[in-house]
Amino acid sequence: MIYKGLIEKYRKFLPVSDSTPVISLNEGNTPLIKASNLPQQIGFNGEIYFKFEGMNPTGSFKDRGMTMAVSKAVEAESKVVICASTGNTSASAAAYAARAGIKCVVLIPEGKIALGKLSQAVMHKAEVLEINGNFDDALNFAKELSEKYPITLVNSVNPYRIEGQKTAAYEICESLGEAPDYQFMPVGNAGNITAYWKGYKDYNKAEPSKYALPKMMGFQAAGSAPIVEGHPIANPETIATAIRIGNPASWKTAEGARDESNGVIDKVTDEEILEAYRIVAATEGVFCETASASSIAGLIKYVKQGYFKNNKLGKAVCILTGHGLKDPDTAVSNAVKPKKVKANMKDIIDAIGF
Ligand code: AN7
Repeated sequence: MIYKGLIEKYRKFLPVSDSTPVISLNEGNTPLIKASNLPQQIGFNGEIYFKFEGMNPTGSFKDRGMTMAVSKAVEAESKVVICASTGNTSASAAAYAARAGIKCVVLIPEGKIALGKLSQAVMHKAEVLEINGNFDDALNFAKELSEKYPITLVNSVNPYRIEGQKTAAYEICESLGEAPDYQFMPVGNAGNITAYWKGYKDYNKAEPSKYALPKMMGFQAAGSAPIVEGHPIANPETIATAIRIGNPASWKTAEGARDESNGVIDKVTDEEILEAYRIVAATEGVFCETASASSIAGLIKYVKQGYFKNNKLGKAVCILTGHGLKDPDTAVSNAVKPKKVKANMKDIIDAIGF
């Protein structure tokens, strides 16, 4: 059967009917890539897999939620969608709204958006408003606007977003033929950890003998770690701008996922994030964005801490939520610069080091 996106594939698990107009870019069905070098390199004697969500149509996992949220908005005859965003949500909302032929308004924190994400929002003709505040401020405005005007909010407080995003857990279960033992993932506004946990619980409920429940291991950036610190962060900071969020909307459900699964929500420093970001690109050929690398940084941290001495080794899935090409500036400024070489064979050979 030709793949037509996650709504068609998982229709029976989703709140859609035959009359729901399906707005899709064939999102989902992303690769689950087994790590070949990383386990040995970091001293993890189990199996590591990457769920490469950067392979979605707009380059991030947000497309899973957006196909649902925009389809349901169109079903409800909404003509405008709005979101606050650290970048990826706006890129995705803009693309799906363009496809649906409806208007999209995005509120983004000024100067803190990776250029690739901004380029997507403007190319898809969203109304982009840069506000001189952070993501949390922007989300408050977007919520208020959606309450006062006929505008549909498509942030992850929209329950259809969570429904769409939970399908990534289904795909992991199907690819492995079982649930993983651990899922490592970034946590920002905390919608995605909420969604994955829901997805794993769905499959566990349907076939408990086949699909166990993984431990949910969520990681915030150290400068933006409200759930870890136990209070909102007024001025969140991190190089991983996608998760520069101080007051997550899905805080409680993220804690629920952590506690029900016997998992953790912890933090990783920007240095740990950058290190993981470089390692996975250099040793596995997988280029993810910095926020995504916090999943791998978390795994490395837990290996170093000796967590797996007391917990069984097994299958660990790291969710790589967005593509590295979203933010080439961060890549180029954190990697070795290209050598400048004169255009003659001798200099080129010398530079290669033959
Ligand atoms: C690459 O785009 O919040 O914990 O406004 O872009 O579900 O918020 C993005 C979040 C992880 C965190 N990785 O997911 C937005 C936005 C990437 C992201 C997250 C985001 P949540």
